[in-house]
Amino acid sequence: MMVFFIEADESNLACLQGNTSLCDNTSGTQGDWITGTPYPMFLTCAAPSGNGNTVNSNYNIAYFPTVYTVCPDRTIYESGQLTTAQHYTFANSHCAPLTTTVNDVKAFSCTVPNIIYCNGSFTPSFMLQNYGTANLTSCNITVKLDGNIVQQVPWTGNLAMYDAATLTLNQISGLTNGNHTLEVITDNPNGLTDEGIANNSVSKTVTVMTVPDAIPITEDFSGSVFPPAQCDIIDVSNDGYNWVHSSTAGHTAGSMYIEFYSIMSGKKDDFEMPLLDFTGMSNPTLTFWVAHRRYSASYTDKLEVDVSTDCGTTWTQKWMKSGATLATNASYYTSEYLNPAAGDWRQETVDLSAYQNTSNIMIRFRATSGYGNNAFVDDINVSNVSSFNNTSLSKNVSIYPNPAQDKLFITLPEKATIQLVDLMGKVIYTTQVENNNDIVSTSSFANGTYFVRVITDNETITQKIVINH
Ligand SMILES: [Ca+2]
Ligand SMILES: [Ca+2]
Ligand SMILES: [Ca+2]
Repeated sequence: MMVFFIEADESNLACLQGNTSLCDNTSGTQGDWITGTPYPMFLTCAAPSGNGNTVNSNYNIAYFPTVYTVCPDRTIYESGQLTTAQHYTFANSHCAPLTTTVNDVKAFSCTVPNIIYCNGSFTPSFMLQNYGTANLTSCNITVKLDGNIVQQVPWTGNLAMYDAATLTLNQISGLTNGNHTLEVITDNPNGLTDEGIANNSVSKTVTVMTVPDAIPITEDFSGSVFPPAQCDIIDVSNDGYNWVHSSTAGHTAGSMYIEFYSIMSGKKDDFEMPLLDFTGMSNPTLTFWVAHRRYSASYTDKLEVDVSTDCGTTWTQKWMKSGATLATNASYYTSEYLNPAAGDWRQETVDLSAYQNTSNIMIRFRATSGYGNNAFVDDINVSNVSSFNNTSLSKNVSIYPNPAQDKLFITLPEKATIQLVDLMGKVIYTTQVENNNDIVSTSSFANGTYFVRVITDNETITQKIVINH
């Protein structure tokens, strides 16, 4: 058994040295771990005193000391704060016995995007491992898509026992819309029969979205699956943290949130919406609800909404708030913000009319941590919100008063269908108007913002109104 220490403080070595006056978390130092220790030590604070500040992020360390067990075959477990005897038992029960096979190649892992947008092409990366005692100098790699062989690639190299190699496979293209199964299979180590065939295959489900969704779409995070279907979350800074689901907290039950409370400053995480089609839409608009409280004035978290028209290659920022502007409750909150109060929620509107009549639109929410406190997002809606335009119908329609209390008066030049639509795009009231005017009772609708949609044989117009009893 080998023991080694990793300083994950990322600022200086004082915590590892037990220096309470310099340790940035004076209550968090576990004493002097350096003096007299015979164990190797990896100092991960920034150069020159350390060799880079990545371990804390890479290993998603949330408490100190975090203890890991690294098995000989490279499998890693977070084993927790156990005694020496408990660690011995843990290692024996979790780590596989040393391999005894001689010629044995293992399919270790395969990495693909969760969702492949637009063109149905992707390039998987694959890690193979020598699981035999003899050096591995060659093997075969077979790639199957939905059970059909699409690639057969010979590999050569030189790996000692348990060493691994990562390789980029050839691009796979032409995938149709929907789910596919990718399987990568290894065999024929050193030109011989593989003595351990149980480890020869790894498979992944690949979701391809080449057909964009029509709008309106809504996401209220009420489902148990996260990210929701056709959505993706991307750990941009690769720190182990990402957008997470709350099944209870929300503007409506269920939301997503980003743990700025725990995420190191500067780390970014994306939530990507489904591929969307704005064809025929003159005024596409994104609305969503946000809740955020700051830890203090010293920590500035940021949320932005970006749009891509080239399938995620380039992005344009369309909305951004940070710090006090992002906060939806002005008072600070010095424990982790996990359950926003009803009054903490604020609706935001993002004008996407620059993308009218355009297909293959991607929208992402990008969170950039300032190590402050959590931010929640809920009830995302993308719909075509035609405001009053200069048509003959719009010139001759009156919808009043605005705000409305208990009644809404509508006069128009011809017969029409009138709909009352909530901000989620849901039609909550419909009536046919045969004469030239109508009175809609609004007393049963909750206070808030709505759209009145007037539909005639030739035109549809929409006007935003507020109901305030
Ligand atoms: Ca094998
Ligand atoms: Ca992250
Ligand atoms: Ca919700």
